[in-house]
Amino acid sequence: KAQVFSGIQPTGVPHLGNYLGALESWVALQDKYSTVMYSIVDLHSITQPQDPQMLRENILDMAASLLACGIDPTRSILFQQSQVSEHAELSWILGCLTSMPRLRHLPQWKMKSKQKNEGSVGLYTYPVLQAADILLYKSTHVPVGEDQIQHLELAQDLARIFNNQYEEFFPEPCALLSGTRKVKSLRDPSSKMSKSDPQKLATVFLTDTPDDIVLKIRRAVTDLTSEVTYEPESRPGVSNLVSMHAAVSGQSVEEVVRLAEGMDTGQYKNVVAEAIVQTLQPIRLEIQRLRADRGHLESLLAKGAEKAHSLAAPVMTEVRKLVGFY
Ligand code: AQP
Repeated sequence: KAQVFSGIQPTGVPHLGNYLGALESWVALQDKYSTVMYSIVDLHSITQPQDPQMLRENILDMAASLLACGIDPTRSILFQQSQVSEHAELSWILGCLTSMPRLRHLPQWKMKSKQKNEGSVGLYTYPVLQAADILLYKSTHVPVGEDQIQHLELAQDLARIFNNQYEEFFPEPCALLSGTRKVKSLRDPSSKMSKSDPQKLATVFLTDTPDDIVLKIRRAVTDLTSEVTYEPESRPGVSNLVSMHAAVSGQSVEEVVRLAEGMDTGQYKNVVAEAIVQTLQPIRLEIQRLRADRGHLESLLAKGAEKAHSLAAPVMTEVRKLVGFY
């Protein structure tokens, strides 16, 4: 039976990269699959230091953002990861099947432990928890951005390892890649756009006003060539603008480049900013509306957790039996 699962960290308001790389396709999948689960993965978020009050706010803000993008709690199970304790339990069991070197080269660890010069055990085993999130519901399809492919491969490996060690139990989940490539930081097009980027102008958030968006796009790092072309290797800055523009306007990269013929990058930035504003404006207004009623968001998440738990509990009972816990 097809089962979709994906998650997002409550580390701040989602950005255009999260939206184009993941959330837009999450919404569309609700029409295609009967069981669709989206988790606000707060256990993952504490792999980096979080202020408790801020985390609480971010969880509810993330719920508001997902609803505003079009996640419909009558068609998806929207829930907070830590409210279903089986995620942590399965993660421990899968961690015992994972070798240390297998985790060392995965992108999250490489990127974030380098930034800090060290990293916690939680950050190191983050992809194991991610595998547990997916396998706990026997998920078959996982919509992810390009940056998460290697993490999904670990989930596939762990399904195989578990099945070999015990018995055929977990399906091997496959990736559902969104059409959009990785959205890059506006300040440093060699790295990805990120919620927790400390540079204020690097990230377009779903809650940015039209003025914020215009400012950020105008200041986006490009290069000394004024022509608009799509050459991600040699011209990552302007290519990032082209790729965002194509994604928000539903056009191909070639169409967008043709449209920009005769414009210099300065003029083109105004066009890109306008296209992004058009897409994000209704979402921003809806987030504002939903954020105002925290009680409603809390009760939605509680109902989602109940539904998720009812699916997770029987799977964990089987897993405990297979492992030999009586
Ligand atoms: N820049 C991006 N381009 C395309 N897709 C992206 N995703 C994240 N950044 C980009 C996709 O968004 C989904 C949710 O990601 P996440 O919040 O769980 O974790 P992340 O990848 O670590 O996202 P951030 O924004 O970079 O958060 P922080 O700064 O907290 O680490 C995933 O499907 C991801 O592929």
